[in-house]
Amino acid sequence: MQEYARSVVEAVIARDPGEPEFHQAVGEVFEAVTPVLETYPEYRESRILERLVEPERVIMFRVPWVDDRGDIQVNRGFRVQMNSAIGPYKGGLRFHPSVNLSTMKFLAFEQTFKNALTTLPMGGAKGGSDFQTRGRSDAEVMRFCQSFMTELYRHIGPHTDVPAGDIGVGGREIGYLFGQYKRLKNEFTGVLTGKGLGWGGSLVRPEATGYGVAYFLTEMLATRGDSLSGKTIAISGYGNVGTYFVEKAVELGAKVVSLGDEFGCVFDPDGISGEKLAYMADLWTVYRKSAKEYADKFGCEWRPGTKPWRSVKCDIAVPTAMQNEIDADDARALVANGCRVVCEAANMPCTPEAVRVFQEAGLLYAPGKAANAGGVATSGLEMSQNSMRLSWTREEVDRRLRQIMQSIHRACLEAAERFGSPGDYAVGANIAGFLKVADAMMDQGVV
Ligand code: 2IT
Repeated sequence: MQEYARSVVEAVIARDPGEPEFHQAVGEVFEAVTPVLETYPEYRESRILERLVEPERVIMFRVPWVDDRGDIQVNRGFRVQMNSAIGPYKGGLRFHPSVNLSTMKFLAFEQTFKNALTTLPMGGAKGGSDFQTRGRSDAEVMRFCQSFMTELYRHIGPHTDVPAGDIGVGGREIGYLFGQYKRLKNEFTGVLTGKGLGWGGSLVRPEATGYGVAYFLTEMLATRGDSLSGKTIAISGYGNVGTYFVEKAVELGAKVVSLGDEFGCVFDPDGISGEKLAYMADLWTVYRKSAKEYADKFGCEWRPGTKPWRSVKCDIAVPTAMQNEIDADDARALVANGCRVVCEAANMPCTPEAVRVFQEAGLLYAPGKAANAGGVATSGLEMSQNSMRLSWTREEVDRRLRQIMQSIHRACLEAAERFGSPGDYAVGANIAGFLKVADAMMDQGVV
């Protein structure tokens, strides 16, 4: 890493020692932009790196609520408003026990560069809570969401900050959050994305992250004269991203042979499709059950306490769950089992050591901030439709999503080529995102 970048990373670690995920995300981006910093000393003179790692605003708050037994529960709420150089803050809300300041800051940092890649005017943010939706009734989730929004509403708005869903926050939670915002503000505005179709949501937003990954993967394979047709794919999570990725990958001729959760993984050698895919889509959103139910229902093998990466033979790995779900040993197992392509559908699912294993083995590897940007891009399209007070057709939104994924793919390859790492999507994504944000910051002065 270049000396200036290294000194900023060291300062971040010294100042906030308890934030390993944030250090990891900052280290990866700053390593990648090293050639830019060497070519253009003005970024150093303007202290761009020091400013990028300091969130514009961090909001942390108490979220008290009453559970179904009448007991009082207290969770912690967050919104990290990282960077608004190119547009209002934008990024999801995550409800999961692993949520803390470090995970929020890493996700908001990644979101800043991802959003820049989408070609749409959106700054970077992330928020959420250490609340666990698993095992909670609808009424408990509603009371939690109402309490969460009762603090958050004063910090967001359609021109200020527009949250959306992420892990643990889907259509149900967005509904409760939107209802409470509207009640408190007495305003019906596009303050959240991922809304229901009858009240301001966009067609294709639920499918967008997963479809976008499949479109990005199609572009990656095309650079090798190849396609998704006939490929065997391993995925991990079975949430929104995993489900719609499978739907599009199957449509494009691939076979997806695994899914999983924190309890283990399912191996389905015949591939998930048809009735099985429909069940997978409902597994969490309707039944709120573990992936094991899929194995039980369809007579597939359930491998408790393991991740698919260790034992499933595949051409392509698409991590769809959580940060750092693929470590160096998982990566070596994937390579040994014949995997040739890794496309991140989750945010930062591969550790830096895992990425090194893939790159040394000559795999095609794409980082989440490029490959999974279709979700937030379609959120951007939802914002546009809300502002115009009209709705585009499914074909129109899907066409724009596909174009955006193609343009992100092109931008990654162009930036990688321009700065001496042809074919390196990680370097390309980070540089292309960085240049857009950094140049906007330079234009706007010391703010
Ligand atoms: O990680 C992500 O890009 C998201 N959770 C979607 C964010 C958004 O604002 O749609």
